[in-house]
Amino acid sequence: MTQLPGNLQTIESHFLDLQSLHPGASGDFTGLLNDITFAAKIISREVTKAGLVDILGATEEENIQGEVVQKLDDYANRIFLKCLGKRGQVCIMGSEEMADPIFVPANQGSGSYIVVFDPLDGSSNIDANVSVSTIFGIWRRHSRRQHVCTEDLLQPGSELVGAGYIVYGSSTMFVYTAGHGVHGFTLDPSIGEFLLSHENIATPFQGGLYSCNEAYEPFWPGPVTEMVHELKRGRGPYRGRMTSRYIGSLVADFHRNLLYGGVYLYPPTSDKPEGKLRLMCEAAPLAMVVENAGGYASDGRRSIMDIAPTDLHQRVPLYIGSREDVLWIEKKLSEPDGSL
Ligand code: P6P
Repeated sequence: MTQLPGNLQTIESHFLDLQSLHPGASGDFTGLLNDITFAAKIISREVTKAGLVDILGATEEENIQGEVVQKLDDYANRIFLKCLGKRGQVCIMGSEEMADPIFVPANQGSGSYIVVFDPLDGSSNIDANVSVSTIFGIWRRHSRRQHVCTEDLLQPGSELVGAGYIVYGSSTMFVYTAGHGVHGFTLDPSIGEFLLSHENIATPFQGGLYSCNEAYEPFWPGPVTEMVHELKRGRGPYRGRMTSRYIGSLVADFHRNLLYGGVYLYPPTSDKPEGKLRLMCEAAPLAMVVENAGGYASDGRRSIMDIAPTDLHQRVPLYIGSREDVLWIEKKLSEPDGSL
């Protein structure tokens, strides 16, 4: 007798359950989440077979960040643009790979949603088969002006209505929140479905893992160096022995710490005083996820969710993960001699 699988809930079914919590919903948000899911399946297929076809390596172009665009980066970006723009739910798309956002003309749909995404984060690791990921954040349009503009786009994380990521690792996982818990789905490639595998993810309030690139220590502000030294000596909230884990792929590090407990740190440095990570397409969406799982995200002084962006590609320092650990970091960096 063939064993019935434990859980049979697909991600599409979960989206419909979510929609049922909002009587009178138009179905546009559900449709948008399904479009993101479809794009994720296509990207997963290409990432999984990247070693088998000539899609590895870099293109000749550079992106807005001045980074050489990996072929898969470019491919993932084009897939997202193609999948998200086709049914009129979206009025603005912003991508880490594109200098300017795409404003969907009013005659192509009166979309209510704004989607900002990093189509393939961690792509410098692609050729070494290290996990890479897609990160997305969804905001609602507030203005009713005929044509959308930058003012509609630049909203803080506190205004997010949905956020999540797809991590293309040993398996492909889709993790998202829409304010009703954080839920993880694992792709079964044999049936092409994301199945519910991690319902109501709750991150430990403190953890023994810390993730940062310690090669930059000579370039950190003094208070950051002192805080990391205290963390390593076990003087943070976690009472056990700390362990360093750093993959160099944001979501791979974030996802592990979300499940096991711990913090990811990307402090400012003398050459990157605003840090490296982008507020709208990386920090804010992950901040919504971690807060809905009981964690916290800070720029060292305040919640990431409270930062009002002034530019689509604005960078921020990022301390994210277990709530007590990140609050302790924020307190250490905000002490009088903690001026950065
Ligand atoms: P560094 C990848 O380029 C990325 O944006 C994140 O995925 C990752 O956590 C970070 O940068 C790694 O940066 O400076 O340690 O190589």
